[in-house]
Amino acid sequence: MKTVITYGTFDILHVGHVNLLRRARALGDRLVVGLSTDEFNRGKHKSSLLNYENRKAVLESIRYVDEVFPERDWDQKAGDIMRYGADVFVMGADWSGRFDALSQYCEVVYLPRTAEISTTEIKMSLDSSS
Ligand code: C2G
Repeated sequence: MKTVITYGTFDILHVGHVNLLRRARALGDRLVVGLSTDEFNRGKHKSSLLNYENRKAVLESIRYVDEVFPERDWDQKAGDIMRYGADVFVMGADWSGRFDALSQYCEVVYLPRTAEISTTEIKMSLDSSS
């Protein structure tokens, strides 16, 4: 059983997130996702429109996702990797290099981002149309 692990806010789920999740899942037999809590988002200076429970329910409905757990701080990844026995850690390329230290625990893979879409852009177009 090859386990893949990734993290994110996944607010207002869109094709960029789905492309990441699909490619991450394809690297193993199961995908577990650390979902940023609302509190952790505040620490990331990101406010999500949808709260944790809402984002979690949406993420759990995605066929590529096997389990969702809370991401509460920057330092929990090594413990999560060991707890889940993760073989591969995946993030979008906007994080390239930032998590290389995790290569002592598992393979670290950065995947190209999906161009032309982001939750920020969606929020901005919502604001401008209101
Ligand atoms: N993503 C992507 N293409 C996009 C938008 C997002 O590939 N157009 C990827 C990001 O690179 C990330 C994942 O989708 O790997 C989730 O993106 P966010 O919800 O924005 O997560 P982020 O704020 O980057 O949080 O500890 C790590 C952080 O929790 C990551």
